[in-house]
Amino acid sequence: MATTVIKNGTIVTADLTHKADVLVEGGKIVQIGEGLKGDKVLDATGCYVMPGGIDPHTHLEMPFMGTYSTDDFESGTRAALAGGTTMVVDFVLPSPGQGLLDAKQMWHNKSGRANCDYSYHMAVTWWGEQVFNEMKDVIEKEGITTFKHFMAYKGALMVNDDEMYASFKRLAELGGIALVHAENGDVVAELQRKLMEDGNTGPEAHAYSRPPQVEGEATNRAIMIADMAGVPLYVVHTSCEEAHEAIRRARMQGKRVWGEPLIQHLTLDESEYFNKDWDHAARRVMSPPFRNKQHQDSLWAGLMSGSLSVVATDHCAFTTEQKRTGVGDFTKIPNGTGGLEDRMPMLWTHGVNTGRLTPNEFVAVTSTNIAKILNCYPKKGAILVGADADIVVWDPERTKTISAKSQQSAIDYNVFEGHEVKGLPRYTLTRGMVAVNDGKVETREGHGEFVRREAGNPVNKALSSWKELTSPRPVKRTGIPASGV
Ligand code: DUC
Ligand code: ZN
Ligand code: ZN
Ligand code: ZN
Repeated sequence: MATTVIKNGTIVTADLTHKADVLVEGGKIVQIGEGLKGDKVLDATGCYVMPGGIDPHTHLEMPFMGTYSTDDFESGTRAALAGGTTMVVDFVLPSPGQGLLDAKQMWHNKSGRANCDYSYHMAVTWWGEQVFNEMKDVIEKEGITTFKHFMAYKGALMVNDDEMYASFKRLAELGGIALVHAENGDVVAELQRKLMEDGNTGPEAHAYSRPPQVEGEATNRAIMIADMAGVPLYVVHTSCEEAHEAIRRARMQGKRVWGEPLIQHLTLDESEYFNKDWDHAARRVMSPPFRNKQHQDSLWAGLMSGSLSVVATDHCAFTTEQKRTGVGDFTKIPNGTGGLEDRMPMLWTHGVNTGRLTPNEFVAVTSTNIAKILNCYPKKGAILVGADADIVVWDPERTKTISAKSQQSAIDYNVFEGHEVKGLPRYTLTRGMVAVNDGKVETREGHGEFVRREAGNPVNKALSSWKELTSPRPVKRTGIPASGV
């Protein structure tokens, strides 16, 4: 079988930096060492050789708010590879009443076009006996072990606390992980109604309708419910100090809780919604919305200290035309922004080049931590013999100005337009196949494979607080009075 060798680079993993060559054969890393030879040579002089990025949060071709997100598994994974990301985890979204297995099949019909490997999370958008029963097969037969619950989008995707508690308990029993979109959907709906009634119809009202308090409240609530159910909890798109504080506290108490800031929240702020141009503001409408500088500082501090674990995109891209559905009513602007191609260069530029993160920490939050939490390490997220050859050869000197004109995404704008980045892939390899070649994108549609994952341990049950919760001791009473009539 033909071999590829990556020569003269510096390997950077989550915990090591060392100079060595990497030999790839049959889609796997087969040797790491000095002076290696291969049929094809990729020169990594001046570059870091890192595990390809994993984006744990994407919505490709997702039916949402009366339309479909525009990037599909082809353009979305092409954008991913262009930016050094070699695996995405997309959300299977059953419509209310639809079975989980049925919805998974629908996603499988779309994902065959993927250019890089992918996995799924399952969303629990309604609750009933069928969902309860199918969860076991989804985990054990389908290899999908992570289940998302929307605490917002009332009347559409939102689940109530009783449903969430039931689902969390089932996941604890099956060894799965609960995910939450944490915003108080009842309060958001009321704020939206009031804003519209008062004539606040523009995109800035979107931010007013989803203040940090609704996210902080829901994050706290989800953590407490997860604690009562004994399930590990992963909080998606953590955007503010209130939510971060709850996650930080839970982690300090030994609870297995993770927070996932997005590159958008780390680098863009709420002033975008006050831009005079309606399209500019609407293109940046996503939930949770962008926040102010204090919240951004909190998220960076979380990544630096380890209280926040990973960086994602929530890539859910809509065209300007799709966004315009919400002219005159901000609640109808499809929620979502892109970021797949820009997550790694933007995080490197604003994280590593500023001294906030070391290159090793960069690898941890963009790849290795994700693979470990989602239980696909070291197949993914590692430069180790036997691991998949999902590798990015990262040139820290390469620069570009981000622009929609040169992006892979199928939409007509980019929320990072005009940002200068320094640090870009020279090569990206997806299971050994060179998909970015000296900066040039050469992807192959359908190359991507589904990554199965196994269930882990429901570790929150180890805490004494959980034992107290679940072992009530009835008082043995004497002299119980006769019941009244
Ligand atoms: N938030 C978004 O902005 N888009 C997709 C779903 C979500 O929760
Ligand atoms: Zn969400
Ligand atoms: Zn999302
Ligand atoms: Zn910038």
